[in-house]
Amino acid sequence: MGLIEKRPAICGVCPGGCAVEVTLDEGRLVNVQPLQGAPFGNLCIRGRHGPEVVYAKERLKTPLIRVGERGEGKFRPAGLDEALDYTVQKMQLIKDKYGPQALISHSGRGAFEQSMLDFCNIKTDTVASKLLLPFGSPNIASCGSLCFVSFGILAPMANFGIPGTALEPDLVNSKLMVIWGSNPITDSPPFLFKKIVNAKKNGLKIIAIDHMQTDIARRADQWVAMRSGTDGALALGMINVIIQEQLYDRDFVQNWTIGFAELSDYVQEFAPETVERITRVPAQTVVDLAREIATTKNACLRTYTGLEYTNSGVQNIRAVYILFAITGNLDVPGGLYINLPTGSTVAQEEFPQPDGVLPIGAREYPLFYELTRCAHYMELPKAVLKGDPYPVKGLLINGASTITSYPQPEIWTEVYRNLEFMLVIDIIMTSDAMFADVVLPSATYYEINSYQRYPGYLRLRKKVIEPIGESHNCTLIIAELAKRLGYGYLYPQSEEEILAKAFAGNPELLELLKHSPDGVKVAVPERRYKKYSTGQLRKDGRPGFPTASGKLEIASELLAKHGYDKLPVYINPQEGPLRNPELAQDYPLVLNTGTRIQSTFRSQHLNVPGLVKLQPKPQVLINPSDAGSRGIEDGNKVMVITQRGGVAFYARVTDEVLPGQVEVNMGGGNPAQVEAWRNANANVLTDFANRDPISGFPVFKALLCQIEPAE
Ligand SMILES: Nc1nc2c(c(=O)[nH]1)N[C@H]1C(S)=C(S)[C@@H](COP(=O)(O)OP(=O)(O)OC[C@H]3O[C@@H](n4cnc5c(=O)[nH]c(N)nc54)[C@H](O)[C@@H]3O)O[C@H]1N2
Ligand SMILES: Nc1nc2c(c(=O)[nH]1)N[C@H]1C(S)=C(S)[C@@H](COP(=O)(O)OP(=O)(O)OC[C@H]3O[C@@H](n4cnc5c(=O)[nH]c(N)nc54)[C@H](O)[C@@H]3O)O[C@H]1N2
Ligand code: SF4
Ligand SMILES: [Mo]
Repeated sequence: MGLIEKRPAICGVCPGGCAVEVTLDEGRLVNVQPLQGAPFGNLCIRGRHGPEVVYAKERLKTPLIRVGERGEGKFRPAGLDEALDYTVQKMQLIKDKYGPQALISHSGRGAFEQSMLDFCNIKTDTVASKLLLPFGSPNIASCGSLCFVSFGILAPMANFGIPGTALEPDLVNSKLMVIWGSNPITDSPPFLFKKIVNAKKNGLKIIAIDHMQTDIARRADQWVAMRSGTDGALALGMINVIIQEQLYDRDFVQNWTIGFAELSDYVQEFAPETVERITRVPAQTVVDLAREIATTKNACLRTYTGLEYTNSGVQNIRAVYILFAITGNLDVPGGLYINLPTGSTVAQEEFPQPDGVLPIGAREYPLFYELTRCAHYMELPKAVLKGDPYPVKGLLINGASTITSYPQPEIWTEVYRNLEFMLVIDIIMTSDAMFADVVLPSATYYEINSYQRYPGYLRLRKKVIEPIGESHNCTLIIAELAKRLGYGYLYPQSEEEILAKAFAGNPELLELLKHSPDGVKVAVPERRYKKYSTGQLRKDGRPGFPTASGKLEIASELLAKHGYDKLPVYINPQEGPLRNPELAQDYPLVLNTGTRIQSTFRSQHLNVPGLVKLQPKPQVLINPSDAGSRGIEDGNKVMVITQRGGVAFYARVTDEVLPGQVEVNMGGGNPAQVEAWRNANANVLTDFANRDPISGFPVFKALLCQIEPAE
């Protein structure tokens, strides 16, 4: 042991930003512990393995320029300046030849660091980078093309005119929490999980509605197991019971909603027995659950990705929100509290918006475009391979692993082979990067100076170790590109400038933070309930919701305007046993993919020995009855097969999934991963064409498959 130093820091493994204490041994990060006493001193399994993550031998260490064929993975090392100059030269060539719209960017879950969010991304709750806007291209895309936007933007905006991030469970005052298609222990950071555990000790009842028995379902008082993708039917069935039994909040419905009468007619299709047939939730449970949500004063809700990936995903999420609203659980103590953003502390530069040309996907997903101002990445293949609506020739990827996260990797490799230029910025080699012309190594969050905002709290992120190799603060890589493109003034150009700009409105706070390694509390507005009745939700100060009608739109004008159903109409999954019984003869198991596991962060960490050890192989969870009838035992290698293809997984035989349903891990398929995972890209099984027509999100969680023992 050399010179040991312990100090408070911010975890650098994921953007969660948990407060930690790091131990350095002669400047080398050797240990990470939760920071005792800090309000956000959580630490997940991944955080504990911080040293292994940052020092992984697979880290990209120098900029690379392609020398072999696309996809072959042959590169030569280059200097950062050379790689950036080359990138900008290629971008200009494409612009001259095809116009600026022929360039597209995509940022993913590796682009969520606070300064990246504040300075590089557009302000619509998505992480799309603004870099190409001044260049003249409207084609800025992000993982919002398949994550968050359904639950966080489309559904809540259509209902309430309010983003999903502003709807939070008022846990401390709540009697009942329904956790519907979410598992709070996998949140980054897991703040809510900590609060739930505490509230439960104080008597909070928890009901988990989930296709599988996850951590939260095991801790819950009740696990409502259901068929994947059918949540809309369950919500509408409960609304039916509530209306028939007159358990809804009359005053709220009369004064603050439109479309209730139409909804009352529509939900009659969802009698409890019908709902049982669709969802597999027993009719009596549907009735009991409805009564409980309607009569508990008050009940709150947490939902997320579990509901996003089916054919009526957006409408299903709307139905769930409406269920809570009409039962008097919206913006009341203990209910679903409306916590409108009070505005970021960072004044963003005005970025010029290109006019005259719409981004790809604006035509196919007009509501998505209206509310995000982004390109829809699911439409990229059409643009690259068919020139529809116009050719796209160049791609900039930052912090995303699209070949493992989007459906049908063979489509994406074909797309990337047909590009004229591709840049990837990442911390390790991904399948995407194998196709790139230029690969730039990003530093991890342990290697940069920045800051982190929490609800009611702020901390500075002080660099813990120097950047590995020639890796670089990712925000500054983007700033360098902007500089070479002639608009560097729109970005901070150093870490000092990042902090100065971030706290330009309050330099005293920055000084205070510099001397407060444990962070600083910031004032949070006092809780005010029923704000729709006091005019606090609308800009014009009038009572009501910030929708076109001023009401909670059960019948949504916004959806109608774009040709979608006004009501939260449920449709059975297109590839499901009820809609497609013939297909179900050959592929009898309902396939769900991607429920989060704690040891991985989607495609990440599958190269990190300490984390891989926790689950060395990619699994398919299968019920004992389905395993038994196929001669499959726990731990066996099996083939999971859909109409699109087959992938080898390892069976975990468990009654955590219902008979007839299986769950497959996502994230496998990248070259730096250990072999079993590298060969198991779950998205070989999913379907590029099968989507929610409103969000354009792929149906990741309601498909059909067969499982056979592998040779
Ligand atoms: N450790 C870890 N944490 C992560 C991530 C990670 O990869 N690893 N990813 C991050 C990302 S990108 C996101 S978007 C968030 C997601 O955050 P969450 O949405 O909380 O993700 P999950 O933990 O998968 O929880 C979703 C739950 O929905 C359930 N579910 C799946 N299909 C259905 C269905 O049809 N109906 C119902 N009712 N339930 C269903 C799943 O079984 C699961 O329990 O997590 C983030 N946190
Ligand atoms: N079948 C199926 N598919 C899914 C899902 C599912 O549940 N099922 N979930 C979907 C969801 S919710 C999401 S969000 C997407 C996730 O899709 P992605 O955004 O592709 O997520 P990751 O696989 O985590 O890829 C993030 C990349 O960022 C890199 N990275 C990490 N830190 C940094 C950094 O500081 N800078 C830079 N430049 N790079 C960094 C990582 O090495 C990694 O390669 O996948 C989706 N795909
Ligand atoms: S949630 Fe993210 S930031 Fe928090 S300890 Fe885990 S890896 Fe670190
Ligand atoms: Mo996500």
